[in-house]
Parts: sequence; structure tokens; C-alpha cells
Amino acid sequence: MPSKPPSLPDVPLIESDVAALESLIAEYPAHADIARSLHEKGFAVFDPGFAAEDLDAAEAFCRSKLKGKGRIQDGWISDSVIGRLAVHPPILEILSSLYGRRAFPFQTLNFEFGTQQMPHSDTYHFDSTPGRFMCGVWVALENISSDAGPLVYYPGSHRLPILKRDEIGGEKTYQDYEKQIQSLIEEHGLQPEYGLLKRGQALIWAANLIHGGSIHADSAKTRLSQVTHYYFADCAYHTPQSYDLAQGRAFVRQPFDLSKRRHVLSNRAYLNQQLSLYDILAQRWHLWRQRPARF
Ligand SMILES: O=C(O)CCC(=O)C(=O)O
Repeated sequence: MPSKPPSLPDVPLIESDVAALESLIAEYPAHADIARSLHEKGFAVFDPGFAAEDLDAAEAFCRSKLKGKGRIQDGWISDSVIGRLAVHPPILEILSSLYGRRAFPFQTLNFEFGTQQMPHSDTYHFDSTPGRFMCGVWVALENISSDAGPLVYYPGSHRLPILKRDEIGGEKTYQDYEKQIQSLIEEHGLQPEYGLLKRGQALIWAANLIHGGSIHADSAKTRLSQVTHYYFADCAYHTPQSYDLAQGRAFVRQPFDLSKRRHVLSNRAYLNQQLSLYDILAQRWHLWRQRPARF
């Protein structure tokens, strides 16, 4: 008789209780440091062992293609090295093991300079049901110095309740959200830390960890980097920023799984809305007509 598949967790294992953390460490001793840091602080720095030629090519991409653009979203469509960093097997293996569902990358961002982006949590941009099945991985493509506007993050903030859009007062603009996050930082006395990573190192942040780009003190200094955003299998995927609050409807996404090269529909069990067939097909056609690079 075929054995019943193990049921998937409703809370990421790494964001569950201490007993779950200890069993993760017992099962994956090689990931013990990453697991402890991610569980306790909401982030972890590690060396995923990228190939030297991939780091060189991704660095060259940032130096040559970003001129004056600020950032490039989804550079993997044109440049295979960006996709290769995103699907790097050790990263997929660590995330899938620690979250308890298969991780897949769905978006990349590349930067030449610091973003000075205001502190925020990714849950406002990319949420999931069940919650917290999303994370970011920030990769340094050069040694990052403190005056180049490094990533800033607030250890422990991942444990705060997720700030829902309908709980934000005022005009409910994105600026209102940023003000609310600032108030949370002050109210909880959260202290910043900075991502002074070495070239080739990566930092995982949990979905609800408050993070942003710090002041770029020396405007001549570059901060070559790549962020890849990951979702996990068999969830519903949505964008709180686009919720229709009046109608109580979530805006459902159709993420593209870079590792399997296919679009992913949300698990119907968690949905209160699905994309129309027209939107599903239009999004697929929009991507495929760009002939995404192989990696
Ligand atoms: O790299 C940065 O400065 C911030 C990136 C960020 O906040 C994000 O990708 O969510």
C-alpha cells in the first residue's frame, strides 16, 4: 500500500517552538547555526558556496546593466547567472529543510548602490496562507562597507504580529504603513544591525523581519548585491498592498517558480479569490514571449 504523504506544517518549522528547533537541529546538524539564528533573531548569515565564476558574472551584471536604474527586477529573465544564484541548490535545500515545505525562488532584484529603502516587512508585499511561508535571501556581490548603505534589520522583529493593512490608520497609504513600522521599532525598542557581508555571503531574512536600506553615507561607494524572494510549496500567495479592503478580498498572485520553470497557482484550500483565466494566461504569455534565459 502506498504510504500517506506526510502532512505539511501550517507554521514554518523554523518559526515554530523550541522543540521544533531542537528536532530540526538533530535532523540537520550541518544547519544548526543558521537554524538557531533564524529562529531567535529572524535572520542568518552564511556562505552558500557560490561558484567563483558565477559571483564574477553577477558582479559584472550589476556593474554594467544597472547604470542609473537603481534596481533591476527579474534580471534572471535576460541573464542566466542571476537565475543560477537564485536556484543555487544549497540555498533551496536549507530553506526547504528549515521551513518544512519545498522552497522556490519567484523574484530577483539586483542593486548597484544602497537602496535607502524605509524599514518594512516583506509580509506587506508578499504574503502567504498559511502565514510566514516566504523569505528573502540577500547576497553580497562585493565586500559591503558601513558607508555604502548596507542592509539594516531589527533582530527579533520577526516575532511581532504581522501588521495587517486594515489595521493601519490614516489614509492607508504605503507611507502610513512605514510610519506604523517606525512606531513599532520605537515602541519595542528594537535595535538595528547592519549587513556588513563579505563577497559571496548570504543573509536569509524571515518574512516578518523588519529590514530596509541604511543611509548611504558615501555616495561614490557601490553596494553590489542580489535579493531573491522565495515562497514555499502548496500555499496561497497574495499581495496585501493590493487587497481590496472594501470587499475583503485578497489579491492573489501567480508566482513563477524559477527552479521548476513554471507558474504556480495558489492551493485552493486557502483561497478566497482566484485570478481569472484571462489573467493566468496573460501573465504566462507575458513571461514566455520574453524567452527567459536557461540556467
Ligand atoms: O537591499 C536593500 O537595501 C533592501 C532590500 C529589500 O528591502 C527587499 O528586497 O525587500
